[in-house]
Amino acid sequence: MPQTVYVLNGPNLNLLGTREPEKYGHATLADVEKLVRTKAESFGWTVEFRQSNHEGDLVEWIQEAAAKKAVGVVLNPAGFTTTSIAILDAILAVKVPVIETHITNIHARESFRHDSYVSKGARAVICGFGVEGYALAIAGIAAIAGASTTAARKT
Ligand code: CA2
Repeated sequence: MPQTVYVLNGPNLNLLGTREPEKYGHATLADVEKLVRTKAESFGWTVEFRQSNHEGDLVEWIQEAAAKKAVGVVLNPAGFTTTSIAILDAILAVKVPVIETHITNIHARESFRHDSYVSKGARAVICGFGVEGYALAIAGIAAIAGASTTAARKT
């Protein structure tokens, strides 16, 4: 059975590539999905890729990832980053490694974006690499899991 990585996207990320390209770039969320599927496949993993504008969905999906024994969760909590104790509590309640991922460098932006509740429970944090950060997060989960790439397994 292939392992699964969950990639969870918070509010307004459905707009990616259609607004504010100077901040978030031109890639759409569908492009991000393709990017992470390609990266995950290199480790032999399948992907659950989701986006929601509702905090409770993200809480339930983190719980689901743990219940289904996912190899890891890539989470861009977007606007819930600095407000959601509920998402932090969900992360703290599970053993699955959660990699908090932001497209932009939140520390180089407005001060209200700096203090992440999610970071207090995340296994690691990636920000400022654009959408490539999602692929880096998948590679980070592979490093945590000790996975080798499909290519490496063939050699
Ligand atoms: O840099 C990131 O990935 C953020 O998580 C994006 C959030 C922002 O609140 C965080 O501080 C940093 C905003 C997501 C909204 O996404 C949009 C994408 C395109 C156009 C408009 C919004």
